[in-house]
Amino acid sequence: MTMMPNAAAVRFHDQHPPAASLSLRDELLQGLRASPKTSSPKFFYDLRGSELFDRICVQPEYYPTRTEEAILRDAADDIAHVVGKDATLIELGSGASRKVRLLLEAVRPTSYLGIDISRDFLLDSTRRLAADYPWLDVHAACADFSQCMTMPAGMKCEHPVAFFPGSSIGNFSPDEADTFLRGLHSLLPSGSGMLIGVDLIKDEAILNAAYNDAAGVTAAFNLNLLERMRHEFDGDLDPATFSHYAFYNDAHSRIEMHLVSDINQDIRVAGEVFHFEQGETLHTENSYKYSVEGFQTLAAGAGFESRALWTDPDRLFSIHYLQRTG
Ligand code: AVJ
Repeated sequence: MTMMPNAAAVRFHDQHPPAASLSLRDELLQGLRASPKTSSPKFFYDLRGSELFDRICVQPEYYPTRTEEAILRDAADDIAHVVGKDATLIELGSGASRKVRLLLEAVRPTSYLGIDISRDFLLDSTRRLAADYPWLDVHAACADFSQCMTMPAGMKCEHPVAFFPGSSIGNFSPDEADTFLRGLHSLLPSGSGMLIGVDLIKDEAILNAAYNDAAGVTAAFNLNLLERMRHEFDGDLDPATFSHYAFYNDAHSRIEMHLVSDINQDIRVAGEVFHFEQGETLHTENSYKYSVEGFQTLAAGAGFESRALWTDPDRLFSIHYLQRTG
């Protein structure tokens, strides 16, 4: 894989790491020191983690990606109609920039900004997008959008439309999602749009299967965090002494992912020792699920009014078009 950005095709804005926030290392250590131990899901997304996530998306049990893509495909013309002309699509956590392709021909935005924390993955994806859509002005910003959201300098943006697919909002708790949406509200001009994918509450068996695929890709994705600790954060630990654990927590309407220590042990990360009892977990992810009404209420509280809604026939997944009010 080539890592060199093609400066002619993609304008790259490196906003990483944001100066005001904790460094990634400090944030990781802070979570390991906490009780219970936690780690932000953003740590999954090194190059290998982003690749594994892409493979999760095509597992038969993982319904969100294919369901959302089917909705986008079916609703592309309707979406184009509510979004309107001359949009700048701003994708938060753009990953492979695959879903936006389903909209580009119908919506015909003037520009696209992909924001992602995984730098090489971002550059590679946006380069391919720019090559495939020569009429589109493509920008890439390497940033942690959960910490820092500023428009890159010199990018003109008449009708901003945030594109936040994949139910990534589910990684925030409802309180954090409210704070995040309020942050976007203050950043975006009145009338701006937001096209957001939100995974819906459903039969627990479907949810549990989606995060415990038979091929073990989600397990590998979760366990890759330990590899990343070893390689990037000077970790001394044996990933084989941990297991993947994911389940639906009904009381909180969320999938929880954990790494369970199979043994009593001390691990070392960035020079610091952390003790795990046998069975103790590192809580690596929450993935909140919403009802349509529950999400609309949350968005309205943060100043985003519902303008349109699309779901699949089985009501597994929802896509909302919201407009910034006030
Ligand atoms: C990218 C946060 C939407 O919660 O389903 C997939 C991440 N984790 N399998 C999700 C994920 C395990 C995904 N999001």
